[in-house]
Amino acid sequence: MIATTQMSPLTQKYLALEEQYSAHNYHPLPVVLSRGEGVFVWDVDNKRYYDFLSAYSAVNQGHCHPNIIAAFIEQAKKLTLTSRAFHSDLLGEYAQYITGYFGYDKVLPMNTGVEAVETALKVARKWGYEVKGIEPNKAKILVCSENFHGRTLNVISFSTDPSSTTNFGPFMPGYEVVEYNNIAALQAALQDNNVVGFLVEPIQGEAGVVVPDDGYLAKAAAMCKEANVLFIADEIQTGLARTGKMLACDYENVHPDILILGKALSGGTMPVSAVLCDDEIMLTIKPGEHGSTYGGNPLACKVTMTALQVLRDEKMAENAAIQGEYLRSQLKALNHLNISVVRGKGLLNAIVIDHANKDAAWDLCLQMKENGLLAKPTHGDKIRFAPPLTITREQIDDCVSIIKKSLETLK
Ligand code: IF1
Repeated sequence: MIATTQMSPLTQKYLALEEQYSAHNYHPLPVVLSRGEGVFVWDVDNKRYYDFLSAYSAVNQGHCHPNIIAAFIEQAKKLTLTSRAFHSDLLGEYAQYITGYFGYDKVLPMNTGVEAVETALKVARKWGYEVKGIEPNKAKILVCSENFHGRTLNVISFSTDPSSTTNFGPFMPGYEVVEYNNIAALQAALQDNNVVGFLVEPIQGEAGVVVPDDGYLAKAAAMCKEANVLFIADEIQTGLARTGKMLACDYENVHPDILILGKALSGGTMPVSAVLCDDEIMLTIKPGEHGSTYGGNPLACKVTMTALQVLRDEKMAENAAIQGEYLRSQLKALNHLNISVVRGKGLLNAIVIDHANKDAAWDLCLQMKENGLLAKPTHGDKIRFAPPLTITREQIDDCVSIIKKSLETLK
Protein backbone atom coordinates (compact mmCIF):
# COMPACT_ATOMS: atom_id res chain seq x y z
CA MET A 1 0.00 0.00 0.00
CA ILE A 2 1.30 3.43 -0.86
CA ALA A 3 1.53 5.56 2.26
CA THR A 4 -0.42 8.80 2.55
CA THR A 5 2.88 10.59 3.08
CA GLN A 6 3.64 10.05 -0.61
CA MET A 7 0.79 12.40 -1.48
CA SER A 8 1.86 15.92 -2.31
CA PRO A 9 0.87 18.65 0.16
CA LEU A 10 -1.47 20.07 -2.49
CA THR A 11 -3.19 16.70 -2.96
CA GLN A 12 -3.53 16.31 0.79
CA LYS A 13 -5.12 19.74 1.04
CA TYR A 14 -7.86 18.90 -1.51
CA LEU A 15 -8.48 15.48 0.03
CA ALA A 16 -8.86 16.98 3.49
CA LEU A 17 -11.38 19.56 2.24
CA GLU A 18 -13.55 16.89 0.63
CA GLU A 19 -13.23 14.62 3.62
CA GLN A 20 -14.48 17.34 5.93
CA TYR A 21 -17.26 18.93 3.87
CA SER A 22 -18.43 16.45 1.24
CA ALA A 23 -20.55 13.39 1.96
CA HIS A 24 -18.59 10.17 2.19
CA ASN A 25 -20.54 8.37 -0.54
CA TYR A 26 -17.44 7.53 -2.62
CA HIS A 27 -13.99 6.10 -2.09
CA PRO A 28 -11.90 7.69 -4.86
CA LEU A 29 -8.29 7.03 -5.73
CA PRO A 30 -6.11 9.67 -3.99
CA VAL A 31 -5.54 11.80 -7.08
CA VAL A 32 -6.81 15.36 -7.62
CA LEU A 33 -7.35 16.30 -11.24
CA SER A 34 -7.49 19.79 -12.64
CA ARG A 35 -7.11 19.47 -16.43
CA GLY A 36 -7.92 17.07 -19.24
CA GLU A 37 -7.25 16.75 -22.95
CA GLY A 38 -8.03 13.74 -25.12
CA VAL A 39 -6.91 10.53 -23.39
CA PHE A 40 -4.95 12.46 -20.74
CA VAL A 41 -5.71 14.14 -17.43
CA TRP A 42 -3.34 16.16 -15.22
CA ASP A 43 -3.32 16.43 -11.45
CA VAL A 44 -2.86 19.56 -9.36
CA ASP A 45 0.91 18.95 -9.35
CA ASN A 46 0.84 18.83 -13.16
CA LYS A 47 1.52 15.11 -13.36
CA ARG A 48 0.02 13.54 -16.48
CA TYR A 49 -2.02 10.32 -16.55
CA TYR A 50 -3.77 8.15 -19.10
CA ASP A 51 -7.45 8.12 -18.16
CA PHE A 52 -8.55 4.47 -18.24
CA LEU A 53 -12.00 5.18 -16.77
CA SER A 54 -13.26 8.01 -19.02
CA ALA A 55 -15.63 9.13 -16.26
CA TYR A 56 -17.41 5.77 -16.53
CA SER A 57 -17.72 6.18 -20.30
CA ALA A 58 -19.02 9.76 -20.24
CA VAL A 59 -15.95 11.09 -22.05
CA ASN A 60 -15.85 8.63 -24.95
CA GLN A 61 -14.90 11.53 -27.26
CA GLY A 62 -11.89 12.37 -25.07
CA HIS A 63 -11.54 15.13 -22.50
CA CYS A 64 -12.46 18.62 -23.64
CA HIS A 65 -12.97 17.69 -27.28
CA PRO A 66 -12.39 20.96 -29.18
CA ASN A 67 -15.59 20.76 -31.31
CA ILE A 68 -17.75 19.94 -28.30
CA ILE A 69 -16.23 22.69 -26.16
CA ALA A 70 -16.59 25.21 -29.01
CA ALA A 71 -20.29 24.33 -29.40
CA PHE A 72 -20.70 24.58 -25.63
CA ILE A 73 -19.12 28.03 -25.39
CA GLU A 74 -20.94 29.40 -28.43
CA GLN A 75 -24.35 28.27 -27.19
CA ALA A 76 -23.63 29.24 -23.57
CA LYS A 77 -23.27 32.86 -24.74
CA LYS A 78 -26.64 32.78 -26.52
CA LEU A 79 -29.23 30.84 -24.52
CA THR A 80 -28.86 28.07 -21.95
CA LEU A 81 -32.30 27.33 -20.52
CA THR A 82 -35.88 28.16 -21.31
CA SER A 83 -37.64 25.35 -19.38
CA ARG A 84 -40.25 23.44 -21.35
CA ALA A 85 -42.86 26.08 -20.62
CA PHE A 86 -41.60 27.76 -23.81
CA HIS A 87 -40.04 26.44 -27.00
CA SER A 88 -36.39 26.95 -27.88
CA ASP A 89 -35.00 27.16 -31.39
CA LEU A 90 -32.88 24.04 -30.76
CA LEU A 91 -35.15 21.35 -29.31
CA GLY A 92 -36.88 20.50 -32.58
CA GLU A 93 -33.61 20.44 -34.48
CA TYR A 94 -32.01 18.23 -31.82
CA ALA A 95 -34.99 15.87 -31.70
CA GLN A 96 -34.90 15.49 -35.47
CA TYR A 97 -31.15 14.90 -35.36
CA ILE A 98 -31.06 12.26 -32.63
CA THR A 99 -34.16 10.34 -33.80
CA GLY A 100 -32.68 10.20 -37.30
CA TYR A 101 -29.30 9.13 -35.88
CA PHE A 102 -30.77 6.13 -34.03
CA GLY A 103 -33.87 5.42 -36.12
CA TYR A 104 -36.81 6.20 -33.81
CA ASP A 105 -39.97 8.33 -34.15
CA LYS A 106 -39.48 10.33 -30.94
CA VAL A 107 -37.07 11.32 -28.18
CA LEU A 108 -37.80 12.33 -24.58
CA PRO A 109 -34.89 14.41 -23.27
CA MET A 110 -33.74 14.14 -19.65
CA ASN A 111 -30.49 14.86 -17.77
CA THR A 112 -28.91 12.08 -15.76
CA GLY A 113 -28.84 8.43 -16.70
CA VAL A 114 -31.07 7.28 -13.89
CA GLU A 115 -33.71 9.85 -14.86
CA ALA A 116 -33.79 8.37 -18.34
CA VAL A 117 -34.18 4.89 -16.83
CA GLU A 118 -37.05 6.16 -14.67
CA THR A 119 -38.58 7.73 -17.77
CA ALA A 120 -38.31 4.51 -19.78
CA LEU A 121 -39.97 2.55 -16.97
CA LYS A 122 -42.82 5.07 -16.72
CA VAL A 123 -43.32 5.04 -20.48
CA ALA A 124 -43.32 1.22 -20.53
CA ARG A 125 -45.98 1.06 -17.79
CA LYS A 126 -48.11 3.67 -19.56
CA TRP A 127 -47.89 1.66 -22.80
CA GLY A 128 -48.76 -1.47 -20.83
CA TYR A 129 -52.00 0.03 -19.55
CA GLU A 130 -53.04 2.07 -22.55
CA VAL A 131 -51.92 -0.09 -25.47
CA LYS A 132 -51.36 -3.62 -24.21
CA GLY A 133 -54.43 -3.38 -21.96
CA ILE A 134 -53.03 -4.46 -18.59
CA GLU A 135 -55.43 -4.09 -15.60
CA PRO A 136 -54.77 -1.04 -13.39
CA ASN A 137 -51.66 -1.37 -11.18
CA LYS A 138 -50.81 -4.87 -12.40
CA ALA A 139 -47.95 -3.99 -14.77
CA LYS A 140 -44.74 -5.89 -14.18
CA ILE A 141 -41.27 -5.17 -15.51
CA LEU A 142 -38.56 -7.81 -15.76
CA VAL A 143 -35.01 -6.85 -14.81
CA CYS A 144 -31.75 -8.81 -14.59
CA SER A 145 -29.73 -10.15 -11.68
CA GLU A 146 -26.63 -8.01 -10.95
CA ASN A 147 -28.18 -5.06 -12.79
CA PHE A 148 -27.05 -1.47 -12.39
CA HIS A 149 -29.35 1.29 -13.61
CA GLY A 150 -28.69 4.10 -11.13
CA ARG A 151 -29.42 5.23 -7.60
CA THR A 152 -33.00 6.46 -7.21
CA LEU A 153 -35.33 4.70 -4.77
CA ASN A 154 -37.34 3.18 -7.60
CA VAL A 155 -34.31 1.92 -9.49
CA ILE A 156 -32.60 0.47 -6.39
CA SER A 157 -35.90 -1.27 -5.62
CA PHE A 158 -34.91 -3.91 -8.16
CA SER A 159 -31.17 -3.98 -7.44
CA THR A 160 -29.68 -7.28 -6.30
CA ASP A 161 -26.64 -5.57 -4.74
CA PRO A 162 -26.97 -5.21 -0.94
CA SER A 163 -24.73 -2.11 -0.88
CA SER A 164 -27.31 -0.37 -3.10
CA THR A 165 -30.33 -1.43 -1.03
CA THR A 166 -29.41 -1.94 2.64
CA ASN A 167 -31.46 0.36 4.90
CA PHE A 168 -33.04 2.21 1.97
CA GLY A 169 -36.39 0.36 2.06
CA PRO A 170 -39.33 0.11 1.66
CA PHE A 171 -39.11 -0.58 -2.06
CA MET A 172 -41.29 -0.14 -5.12
CA PRO A 173 -43.26 -3.21 -6.23
CA GLY A 174 -43.80 -4.23 -9.86
CA TYR A 175 -40.44 -5.74 -10.74
CA GLU A 176 -39.22 -9.31 -11.12
CA VAL A 177 -35.58 -10.28 -11.32
CA VAL A 178 -34.55 -12.88 -13.91
CA GLU A 179 -31.06 -14.27 -14.19
CA TYR A 180 -28.88 -12.35 -16.67
CA ASN A 181 -27.77 -14.26 -19.75
CA ASN A 182 -30.35 -17.00 -19.08
CA ILE A 183 -32.81 -17.38 -21.95
CA ALA A 184 -34.85 -20.11 -20.25
CA ALA A 185 -35.38 -17.96 -17.15
CA LEU A 186 -36.55 -15.06 -19.32
CA GLN A 187 -38.85 -17.36 -21.31
CA ALA A 188 -40.48 -18.58 -18.10
CA ALA A 189 -40.95 -15.05 -16.73
CA LEU A 190 -42.47 -13.88 -20.01
CA GLN A 191 -45.40 -16.29 -19.53
CA ASP A 192 -47.03 -13.77 -17.16
CA ASN A 193 -49.31 -11.60 -19.31
CA ASN A 194 -48.86 -8.64 -16.95
CA VAL A 195 -45.26 -8.23 -18.05
CA VAL A 196 -44.91 -5.03 -20.06
CA GLY A 197 -41.15 -4.66 -20.40
CA PHE A 198 -37.74 -6.29 -20.06
CA LEU A 199 -34.98 -3.92 -18.94
CA VAL A 200 -31.45 -5.06 -19.78
CA GLU A 201 -27.87 -3.83 -20.07
CA PRO A 202 -26.32 -5.28 -23.28
CA ILE A 203 -23.11 -5.67 -21.24
CA GLN A 204 -23.32 -5.36 -17.45
CA GLY A 205 -20.94 -2.57 -16.48
CA GLU A 206 -21.11 -2.32 -12.73
CA ALA A 207 -21.24 -6.11 -12.39
CA GLY A 208 -17.68 -6.07 -13.79
CA VAL A 209 -18.09 -5.82 -17.57
CA VAL A 210 -20.06 -9.05 -17.92
CA VAL A 211 -20.56 -9.86 -21.60
CA PRO A 212 -23.53 -12.19 -22.27
CA ASP A 213 -23.31 -15.13 -24.67
CA ASP A 214 -23.50 -14.36 -28.38
CA GLY A 215 -27.12 -14.46 -29.42
CA TYR A 216 -28.56 -13.68 -25.97
CA LEU A 217 -29.75 -10.18 -26.85
CA ALA A 218 -31.20 -11.22 -30.22
CA LYS A 219 -33.05 -14.18 -28.68
CA ALA A 220 -34.29 -12.10 -25.76
CA ALA A 221 -35.54 -9.37 -28.11
CA ALA A 222 -37.32 -11.92 -30.32
CA MET A 223 -38.97 -13.54 -27.30
CA CYS A 224 -40.14 -10.16 -26.01
CA LYS A 225 -41.66 -9.36 -29.39
CA GLU A 226 -43.46 -12.70 -29.40
CA ALA A 227 -44.84 -12.01 -25.90
CA ASN A 228 -45.82 -8.39 -26.71
CA VAL A 229 -43.31 -7.12 -24.15
CA LEU A 230 -41.12 -4.07 -24.69
CA PHE A 231 -37.39 -4.76 -25.01
CA ILE A 232 -35.78 -1.87 -23.11
CA ALA A 233 -32.02 -1.47 -23.57
CA ASP A 234 -30.04 0.56 -21.05
CA GLU A 235 -27.15 1.65 -23.29
CA ILE A 236 -26.12 4.46 -20.94
CA GLN A 237 -22.72 2.89 -20.50
CA THR A 238 -22.46 0.54 -23.50
CA GLY A 239 -23.77 2.94 -26.11
CA LEU A 240 -22.20 5.72 -28.14
CA ALA A 241 -19.34 3.73 -29.68
CA ARG A 242 -17.88 2.45 -26.41
CA THR A 243 -18.11 -1.26 -27.28
CA GLY A 244 -16.99 -0.94 -30.91
CA LYS A 245 -20.40 -0.30 -32.47
CA MET A 246 -22.59 2.78 -32.10
CA LEU A 247 -24.79 0.65 -29.80
CA ALA A 248 -23.84 -2.66 -28.20
CA CYS A 249 -27.21 -3.99 -29.47
CA ASP A 250 -25.93 -3.41 -33.03
CA TYR A 251 -23.71 -6.49 -32.66
CA GLU A 252 -26.88 -8.59 -32.80
CA ASN A 253 -28.92 -6.33 -35.07
CA VAL A 254 -31.33 -5.66 -32.22
CA HIS A 255 -33.36 -2.46 -32.44
CA PRO A 256 -34.69 -2.00 -28.89
CA ASP A 257 -38.33 -0.92 -28.46
CA ILE A 258 -37.04 1.62 -25.94
CA LEU A 259 -33.44 2.85 -26.05
CA ILE A 260 -31.90 4.64 -23.05
CA LEU A 261 -28.81 6.82 -23.54
CA GLY A 262 -26.80 9.09 -21.23
CA LYS A 263 -23.19 9.74 -20.23
CA ALA A 264 -21.27 10.46 -23.48
CA LEU A 265 -24.29 12.13 -25.12
CA SER A 266 -22.71 15.40 -24.04
CA GLY A 267 -19.09 14.26 -24.29
CA GLY A 268 -18.66 14.76 -20.56
CA THR A 269 -19.65 18.42 -20.42
CA MET A 270 -23.05 18.27 -18.69
CA PRO A 271 -25.69 15.71 -17.71
CA VAL A 272 -27.66 14.79 -20.83
CA SER A 273 -29.78 11.67 -21.23
CA ALA A 274 -32.44 10.53 -23.65
CA VAL A 275 -35.17 7.96 -24.12
CA LEU A 276 -35.97 6.97 -27.69
CA CYS A 277 -38.94 4.94 -28.96
CA ASP A 278 -41.64 4.97 -31.60
CA ASP A 279 -44.96 6.82 -31.50
CA GLU A 280 -47.09 3.88 -30.34
CA ILE A 281 -45.11 3.95 -27.10
CA MET A 282 -44.01 7.57 -26.68
CA LEU A 283 -47.34 9.19 -27.49
CA THR A 284 -48.96 7.52 -24.47
CA ILE A 285 -47.29 10.32 -22.48
CA LYS A 286 -49.46 13.47 -22.56
CA PRO A 287 -48.62 17.06 -21.54
CA GLY A 288 -48.04 17.38 -17.81
CA GLU A 289 -47.47 13.67 -17.23
CA HIS A 290 -43.66 13.71 -17.22
CA GLY A 291 -40.78 16.14 -17.57
CA SER A 292 -37.81 17.94 -16.09
CA THR A 293 -36.74 21.58 -15.71
CA TYR A 294 -33.45 21.11 -17.53
CA GLY A 295 -34.44 18.28 -19.90
CA GLY A 296 -33.98 19.31 -23.53
CA ASN A 297 -32.39 22.65 -22.69
CA PRO A 298 -30.85 24.50 -25.64
CA LEU A 299 -27.29 24.20 -24.32
CA ALA A 300 -27.70 20.43 -24.02
CA CYS A 301 -29.32 20.20 -27.46
CA LYS A 302 -26.46 22.01 -29.16
CA VAL A 303 -23.69 20.20 -27.30
CA THR A 304 -25.29 16.78 -27.85
CA MET A 305 -25.67 17.23 -31.60
CA THR A 306 -21.97 18.07 -31.75
CA ALA A 307 -20.96 15.19 -29.45
CA LEU A 308 -22.87 12.70 -31.65
CA GLN A 309 -21.41 14.23 -34.82
CA VAL A 310 -17.88 13.85 -33.43
CA LEU A 311 -18.45 10.13 -32.71
CA ARG A 312 -19.44 9.59 -36.32
CA ASP A 313 -16.91 11.94 -38.01
CA GLU A 314 -13.96 10.54 -36.11
CA LYS A 315 -15.08 6.93 -36.58
CA MET A 316 -14.85 6.30 -32.86
CA ALA A 317 -16.79 3.03 -32.94
CA GLU A 318 -14.35 1.60 -35.48
CA ASN A 319 -11.37 2.76 -33.43
CA ALA A 320 -12.87 1.33 -30.23
CA ALA A 321 -13.29 -2.05 -31.94
CA ILE A 322 -9.71 -2.08 -33.27
CA GLN A 323 -7.92 -0.73 -30.20
CA GLY A 324 -10.08 -2.79 -27.84
CA GLU A 325 -9.19 -6.00 -29.63
CA TYR A 326 -5.54 -4.98 -29.53
CA LEU A 327 -5.64 -4.04 -25.83
CA ARG A 328 -7.19 -7.38 -24.84
CA SER A 329 -4.69 -9.32 -26.95
CA GLN A 330 -1.78 -7.46 -25.35
CA LEU A 331 -3.16 -7.96 -21.83
CA LYS A 332 -3.67 -11.67 -22.49
CA ALA A 333 -0.15 -11.89 -23.91
CA LEU A 334 1.21 -10.70 -20.55
CA ASN A 335 0.12 -14.12 -19.34
CA HIS A 336 0.32 -12.77 -15.84
CA LEU A 337 -0.15 -15.08 -12.88
CA ASN A 338 -2.37 -12.56 -11.08
CA ILE A 339 -4.68 -11.75 -14.00
CA SER A 340 -7.24 -14.54 -14.12
CA VAL A 341 -9.60 -12.97 -16.66
CA VAL A 342 -9.39 -10.37 -19.43
CA ARG A 343 -12.79 -9.57 -20.90
CA GLY A 344 -14.81 -6.91 -22.66
CA LYS A 345 -15.90 -5.59 -26.01
CA GLY A 346 -14.43 -2.63 -27.83
CA LEU A 347 -12.97 -0.30 -25.21
CA LEU A 348 -15.22 -1.48 -22.35
CA ASN A 349 -12.92 -3.96 -20.64
CA ALA A 350 -12.07 -5.43 -17.28
CA ILE A 351 -9.44 -7.65 -15.78
CA VAL A 352 -9.97 -9.84 -12.73
CA ILE A 353 -7.13 -9.91 -10.23
CA ASP A 354 -6.46 -13.24 -8.57
CA HIS A 355 -4.27 -12.69 -5.51
CA ALA A 356 -4.10 -13.82 -1.89
CA ASN A 357 -4.17 -10.18 -0.77
CA LYS A 358 -7.76 -8.97 -1.06
CA ASP A 359 -6.54 -5.38 -1.55
CA ALA A 360 -4.38 -6.38 -4.53
CA ALA A 361 -6.62 -4.68 -7.14
CA TRP A 362 -6.65 -1.43 -5.14
CA ASP A 363 -2.88 -1.60 -4.60
CA LEU A 364 -2.36 -2.21 -8.30
CA CYS A 365 -4.48 0.86 -9.13
CA LEU A 366 -2.34 2.94 -6.75
CA GLN A 367 0.78 1.64 -8.44
CA MET A 368 -0.60 2.34 -11.92
CA LYS A 369 -1.41 5.84 -10.72
CA GLU A 370 2.23 6.27 -9.66
CA ASN A 371 3.22 5.10 -13.14
CA GLY A 372 0.83 7.45 -14.93
CA LEU A 373 -2.40 5.53 -15.57
CA LEU A 374 -5.72 5.94 -13.76
CA ALA A 375 -8.12 3.04 -13.31
CA LYS A 376 -10.51 2.10 -10.55
CA PRO A 377 -11.25 -1.27 -8.97
CA THR A 378 -14.84 -2.52 -8.58
CA HIS A 379 -16.20 -5.33 -6.45
CA GLY A 380 -12.78 -5.73 -4.86
CA ASP A 381 -11.02 -7.79 -7.51
CA LYS A 382 -11.97 -6.30 -10.88
CA ILE A 383 -10.36 -3.35 -12.67
CA ARG A 384 -12.09 -1.60 -15.52
CA PHE A 385 -9.98 -0.54 -18.54
CA ALA A 386 -12.02 1.94 -20.56
CA PRO A 387 -9.95 4.77 -22.07
CA PRO A 388 -11.42 7.48 -24.31
CA LEU A 389 -12.17 6.15 -27.79
CA THR A 390 -9.56 8.38 -29.44
CA ILE A 391 -6.70 6.29 -28.05
CA THR A 392 -4.06 5.17 -30.57
CA ARG A 393 -2.19 1.89 -30.92
CA GLU A 394 1.06 3.53 -29.72
CA GLN A 395 -0.71 4.84 -26.64
CA ILE A 396 -2.13 1.36 -25.93
CA ASP A 397 1.42 0.00 -26.12
CA ASP A 398 2.55 2.65 -23.66
CA CYS A 399 -0.37 1.80 -21.33
CA VAL A 400 0.30 -1.93 -21.47
CA SER A 401 3.91 -1.30 -20.41
CA ILE A 402 2.65 0.80 -17.51
CA ILE A 403 0.27 -2.00 -16.50
CA LYS A 404 3.05 -4.59 -16.85
CA LYS A 405 5.49 -2.56 -14.80
CA SER A 406 2.85 -1.97 -12.11
CA LEU A 407 1.99 -5.67 -11.92
CA GLU A 408 5.61 -6.39 -11.02
CA THR A 409 5.11 -4.71 -7.65
CA LEU A 410 2.25 -7.04 -6.68
CA LYS A 411 3.70 -9.17 -3.93
C1 IF1 B 1 -21.60 6.09 -9.87
C2 IF1 B 1 -20.76 1.59 -12.43
C3 IF1 B 1 -20.26 2.76 -14.44
C4 IF1 B 1 -25.13 2.88 -15.73
C5 IF1 B 1 -26.18 2.28 -16.40
C6 IF1 B 1 -27.69 3.88 -15.60
C7 IF1 B 1 -26.70 4.55 -14.91
C8 IF1 B 1 -25.41 4.04 -14.97
C9 IF1 B 1 -25.93 1.05 -17.21
C10 IF1 B 1 -27.03 5.76 -14.11
C11 IF1 B 1 -24.36 4.68 -14.19
C12 IF1 B 1 -22.36 4.66 -13.09
C13 IF1 B 1 -22.66 5.70 -12.09
C14 IF1 B 1 -21.38 5.80 -11.30
C15 IF1 B 1 -20.68 4.52 -11.44
C16 IF1 B 1 -21.20 4.02 -12.72
C17 IF1 B 1 -20.74 2.81 -13.23
F1 IF1 B 1 -19.56 1.36 -11.93
F2 IF1 B 1 -21.60 1.64 -11.44
F3 IF1 B 1 -21.08 0.57 -13.23
F4 IF1 B 1 -20.51 3.58 -15.32
F5 IF1 B 1 -19.45 1.82 -14.74
N1 IF1 B 1 -27.42 2.77 -16.32
N2 IF1 B 1 -23.22 4.21 -14.02
O1 IF1 B 1 -23.87 2.37 -15.78
O2 IF1 B 1 -26.52 6.91 -14.71
O3 IF1 B 1 -27.65 8.53 -13.16
O4 IF1 B 1 -25.23 8.05 -12.87
O5 IF1 B 1 -26.04 9.33 -14.86
O6 IF1 B 1 -20.70 6.72 -9.35
O7 IF1 B 1 -22.61 5.68 -9.30
P1 IF1 B 1 -26.36 8.28 -13.84
